[in-house]
Amino acid sequence: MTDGARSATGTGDDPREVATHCPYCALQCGMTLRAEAGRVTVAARQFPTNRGGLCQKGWTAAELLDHPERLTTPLLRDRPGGELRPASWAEALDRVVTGIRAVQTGHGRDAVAVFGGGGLTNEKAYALGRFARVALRTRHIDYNGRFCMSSAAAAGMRAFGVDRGLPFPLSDLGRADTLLLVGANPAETMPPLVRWLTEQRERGGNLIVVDPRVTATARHADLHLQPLPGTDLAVANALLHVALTEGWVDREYVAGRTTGFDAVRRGVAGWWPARAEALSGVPVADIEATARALGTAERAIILTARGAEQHAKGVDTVTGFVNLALALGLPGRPGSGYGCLTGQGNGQGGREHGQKADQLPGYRRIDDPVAREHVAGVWGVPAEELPGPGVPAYQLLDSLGTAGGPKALLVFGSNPVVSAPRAARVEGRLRDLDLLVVADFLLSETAALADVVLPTAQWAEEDGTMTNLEGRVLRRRALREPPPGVRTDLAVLADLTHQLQGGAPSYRLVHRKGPLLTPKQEHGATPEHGAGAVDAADPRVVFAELRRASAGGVADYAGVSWERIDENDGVFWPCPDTDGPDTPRLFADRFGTPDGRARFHAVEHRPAAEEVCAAYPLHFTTGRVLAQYQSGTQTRRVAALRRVAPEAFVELHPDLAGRLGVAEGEPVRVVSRRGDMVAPARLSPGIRPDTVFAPFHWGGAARANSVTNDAVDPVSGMPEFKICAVRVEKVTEP
Ligand SMILES: Nc1nc2c(c(=O)[nH]1)N[C@H]1C(S)=C(S)[C@@H](COP(=O)(O)OP(=O)(O)OC[C@H]3O[C@@H](n4cnc5c(=O)[nH]c(N)nc54)[C@H](O)[C@@H]3O)O[C@H]1N2
Ligand SMILES: Nc1nc2c(c(=O)[nH]1)N[C@H]1C(S)=C(S)[C@@H](COP(=O)(O)OP(=O)(O)OC[C@H]3O[C@@H](n4cnc5c(=O)[nH]c(N)nc54)[C@H](O)[C@@H]3O)O[C@H]1N2
Ligand code: SF4
Ligand SMILES: [Mo]
Repeated sequence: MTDGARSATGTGDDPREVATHCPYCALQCGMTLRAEAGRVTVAARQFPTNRGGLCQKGWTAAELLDHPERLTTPLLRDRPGGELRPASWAEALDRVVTGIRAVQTGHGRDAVAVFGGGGLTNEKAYALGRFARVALRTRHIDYNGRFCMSSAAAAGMRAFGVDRGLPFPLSDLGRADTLLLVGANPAETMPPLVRWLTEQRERGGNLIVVDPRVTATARHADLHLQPLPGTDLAVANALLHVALTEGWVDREYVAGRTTGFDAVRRGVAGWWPARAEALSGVPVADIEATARALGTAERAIILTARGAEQHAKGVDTVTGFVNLALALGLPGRPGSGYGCLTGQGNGQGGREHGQKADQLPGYRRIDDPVAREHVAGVWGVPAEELPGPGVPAYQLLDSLGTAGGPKALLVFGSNPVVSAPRAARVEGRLRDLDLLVVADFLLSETAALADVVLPTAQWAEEDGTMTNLEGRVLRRRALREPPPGVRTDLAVLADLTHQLQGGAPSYRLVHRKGPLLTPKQEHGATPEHGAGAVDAADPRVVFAELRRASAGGVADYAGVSWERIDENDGVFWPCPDTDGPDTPRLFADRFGTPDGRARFHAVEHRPAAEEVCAAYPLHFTTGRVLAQYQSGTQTRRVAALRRVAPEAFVELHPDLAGRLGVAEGEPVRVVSRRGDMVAPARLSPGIRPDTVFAPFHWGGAARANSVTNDAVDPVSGMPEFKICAVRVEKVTEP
């Protein structure tokens, strides 16, 4: 399939149409881009995940390609507090290289840090990790996926030995008899996915949603559990308690395919539904009905997303639901299982190829001597030269510019000034750096603080691969060249590597002319190069190396080629052999642990890091709205999306609003121990009266992350975005 792909990137003719995927979320909806009459248009494309659907963000994604605020020249700040001014690439890169050298000479290699993103292609994520370890030789690299996937990833690794968000294709959702969604609002965060929920319900399936708010998703549900934020683990343990007492536990599966159940059984013995009700507010009858729907279903699926995961106990909460799934014998059984809904476009691939502080490509551990030896061999460096593990994202950001912390930071694909917890503090840390370098195509709030801003290509201007929420590796295809003055992230990394290695590069930059891929490159496997030069800026070359680096790892891409992706609607990892099969469904016979058995872990509910008190009596939780994406750098600049979601808001119950004397649309201030935000009140009977909600897509006075808590999960490093204690005040001054 992938209709249009050949005509677009294969001929070397002026490309007019290309089959690619949306730049935003992990659903990676199929779309066709056309260049006509000087503008780029988007058409929905049939792909197995979106089946021809797109959300508003996808439909309008091309508007940013020729946006008046697009960056097309590097920007430099000559002195702290001065203005950013346009500069040449030579001057900008020289400033970066000189700055890195000065910092590393004065403070050591680890004084330079790198921050990546889950929106980067596999090729870029891989190249960024290699750049940090080989060119900078720093241990400090981490990425925004720490704010997103890390708790589910850690729980999946410890239970299954593999972390692939969905271990089965999305289409399995449509056939589940019972589907439990915990802290997920796909009707706003992945709208085309709702088609699978509709199909599931039309087949007579049962949809149960766990969310403190009546969301667009909860309105589709047969049963909606509305817990207090941060109490999902109590509910999970009570569900397993009921399954045990009712005899719904699959004893044969537990005995044959798992270890560690006894401790979990003892642990949940005390979790009577009434005890969970007292903590969460979810009625006993609803807990029992949920347990019954799961325990008696032929095919049942449990999914978690950020509502359950973004807590200082996120790993244990996910583990609670994994325990439940294992006890019911779901993982690996056809049409059943546990999964997590990955968020960012390449949230899955982004966590497999080495931008995480403790990882090397192929989901290898950086402290594993065998893994180090293998990857160092691919990179052509001695294994002992590879740095060790760094620290998780928030710890890294919070150490910037402090004594002993990094003095320089390079950011590729994140906007932490808006998206990091306790953002005012993070903003201060960024200001304390000797050198902040940001690669972006728009002037994000973080780029606005930088000493050097590097204008990079957008999704329609680069080739590469993305791995969607199903673990399906897809092709991103370029429609056109980047505009004059703009370079790809890969070209920037190759250039910096070249200059940092001062004449002895292991990777050489070949400046490319003409079409992005020659016909031979598109149809054959080997790219053309000048005498022995390796074009480190060519995504195809990078992908070939990624395949070798990942070979034998958990996330093995060795058998994935761009041609194979084109021919098959994507390729599911692991795929170790070019001639062998890929893996749409994991765990049919064994898990990824050494003995092939899944592991139970006994987990106990504990309170949120910050509890309510007289001064801060309300629970604050955060999340997303359909028409804005993440820190909003991109979607706040799209006119059609701005019309739908022009500004932040604070969602609160009418009873609470009444007590505060606040009417719909009036500004309110949400205050925590760390800071405050101001936004208009949105009254909704669908939210618990003890809880307020705000989306996090805006900066400035409406920044939700001025309020959030920076407590993190001890295992994953995931910040507690989904609960802290606040008070809400009516804003009286104008
Ligand atoms: N429109 C849009 N779509 C997106 C994104 C975006 O920014 N905008 N981002 C993408 C990314 S990176 C991600 S990670 C995904 C996130 O996708 P989701 O996880 O679906 O999104 P969120 O809105 O963060 O959180 C989901 C729900 O969790 C609920 N919640 C809050 N606290 C709790 C709690 O303690 N327990 C439970 N059970 N629920 C709770 C919130 O009310 C919210 O409705 O979306 C992706 N898709
Ligand atoms: N309060 C609260 N905070 C949250 C969350 C929450 O639910 N509540 N969710 C968290 C989650 S799940 C996530 S994923 C994070 C996301 O938050 P961020 O990490 O800030 O993610 P984005 O807003 O997508 O930032 C991407 C930036 O990189 C740029 N960019 C996009 N693609 C590329 C590329 O290919 N190359 C380069 N060089 N730049 C690119 C964009 O223009 C944008 O400025 O936010 C987290 N923060
Ligand atoms: S659901 Fe996600 S991938 Fe699909 S169009 Fe919307 S933002 Fe893009
Ligand atoms: Mo995310």
